[in-house]
Amino acid sequence: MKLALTVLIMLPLVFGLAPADDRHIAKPGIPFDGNNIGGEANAPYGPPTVSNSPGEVVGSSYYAYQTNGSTGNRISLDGSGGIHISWTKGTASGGRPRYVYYNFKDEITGEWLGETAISSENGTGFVTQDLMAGGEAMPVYHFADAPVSYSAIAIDLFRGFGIFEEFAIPNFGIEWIWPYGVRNTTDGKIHVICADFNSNPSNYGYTFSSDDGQTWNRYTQIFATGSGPGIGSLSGTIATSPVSAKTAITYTLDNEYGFYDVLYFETEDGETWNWGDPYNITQFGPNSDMSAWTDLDCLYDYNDNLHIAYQGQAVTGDTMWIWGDVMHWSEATGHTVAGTHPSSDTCSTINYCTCMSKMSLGVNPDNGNLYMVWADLSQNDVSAGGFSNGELFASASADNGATWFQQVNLTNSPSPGCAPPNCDSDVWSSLAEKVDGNLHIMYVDDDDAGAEWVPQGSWTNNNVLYLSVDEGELLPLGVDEQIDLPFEFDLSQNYPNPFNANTVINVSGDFETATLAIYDITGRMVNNFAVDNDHRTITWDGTDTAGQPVASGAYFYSVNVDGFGTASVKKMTLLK
Ligand SMILES: [Ca+2]
Ligand SMILES: [Ca+2]
Ligand SMILES: [Ca+2]
Ligand SMILES: [Ca+2]
Repeated sequence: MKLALTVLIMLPLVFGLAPADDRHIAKPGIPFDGNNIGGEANAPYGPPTVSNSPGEVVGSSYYAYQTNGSTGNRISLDGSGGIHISWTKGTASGGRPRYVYYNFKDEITGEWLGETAISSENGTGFVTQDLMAGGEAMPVYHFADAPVSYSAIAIDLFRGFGIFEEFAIPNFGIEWIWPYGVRNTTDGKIHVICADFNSNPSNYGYTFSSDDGQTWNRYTQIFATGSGPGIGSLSGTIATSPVSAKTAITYTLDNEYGFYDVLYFETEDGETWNWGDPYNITQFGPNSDMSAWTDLDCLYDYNDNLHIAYQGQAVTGDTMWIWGDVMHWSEATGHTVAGTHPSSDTCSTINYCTCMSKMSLGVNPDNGNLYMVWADLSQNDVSAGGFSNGELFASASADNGATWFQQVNLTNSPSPGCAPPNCDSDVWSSLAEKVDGNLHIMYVDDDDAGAEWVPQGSWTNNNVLYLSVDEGELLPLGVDEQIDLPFEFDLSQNYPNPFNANTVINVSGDFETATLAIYDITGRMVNNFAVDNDHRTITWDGTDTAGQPVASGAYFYSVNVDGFGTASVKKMTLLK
């Protein structure tokens, strides 16, 4: 099988170059184009003089690389509106010293605390975080140098102080690294998942604390990666519900066909896990046109429903490609496409990233809108060193993930042909779970594209950024002003969809008159129809108000109820 073969060929190369804690396995990167590994490690460069990457600079790091697989939560919005960010910070070129750092934005003054060390231990890194009951940051990270690796948690003294007390999570004989931690707000329990550093196949473990991180249960081994080193060990993510004790652990695992499935465990009560029996949501088989890979995110919305984001790498035959879709799954919607990277753009990947990686999910509790943010790599934006410069993308769903609006480039900072330190490679995106009218995002503007320690490119002192994005920028006209009607109302999904000649839309509800409007993806209205008691079923024939046929593609339709406002928006596709 081509996939397995390529993995085997690449293993010695990648392992030979990797520092101990950053042990790596091959990326899919098939076909291998010679650009995927390479780039000389040059002399380090200082801070850039010009950057077009948007946002507020919250810190810096020579160690741009924030994670091998799933990005995890490195930014949180607390109940008062404060922003907490943590990241892995290399304070010099060469990979060490390396620490975990923190910064906080006060919602009243708008001022940042200033970057501050979470741990004084040289060799810490790969941080994820959540918040304690009072909004105190709760970073979880690992120490990965001799004599023994372990995972640790730190808890801030007060909200936004940056004065942390650290607790090592006991190893019980296994060196657990790459921790992802969450705290449940209903029972206060802290849940942590980690990978086993030393065994192959790699085991994956779960532990929890019921006393704010002071004492920990013995790790439970929840899965082992299959034959060969474990992609699954890089993929594990965890989410806990904002409204119940429900908690889920998601991961990918290779299957008998050589591709990767998305699996999850879930506890309803925060205690009872059925470790032997994960849900497999993909079950990719020999005829599948898609495979998962290293990156996932999971999230509970405020109706207590689990959402999972995964990379849907394109598959033809037994070959997995580095492009494809970013996918969303929930039990109610099944699998939906949140964003796409076309097969015509092969990209020059950086370590473990495919053309679209580091997906994060967020939800707005007030309007229920769901968001996904990810990093995209393109062959049209490649550094002088031969690696694609990243751009952050996002898409939005106003119907719990059933349909997604047009993906939007959030950073718009191409730097093709850049030499260090003039690249604006925007990667390592993480989105705060809670969206409050704005998406709160942290990322790194890598001044020389590539994971420098592999080595890819050179060591540069890179900015860590905070980016706030108005959710209206991701929604077609009117969606951000969507209102809840004080009566029954329903806008149907058009049928058929996609459609060619005609499609039918039903509008029901206790209203007198309304307007159904159809918009193209730029937000331009192309047609509209009156909806009243005699006209509740609208047939659209794919023409504009002048009767001219419109182009193939995605369209949105919304209903504006007279006297109330825009009540619902849905998406449809016209194929000619
Ligand atoms: Ca997340
Ligand atoms: Ca960029
Ligand atoms: Ca830059
Ligand atoms: Ca770099």
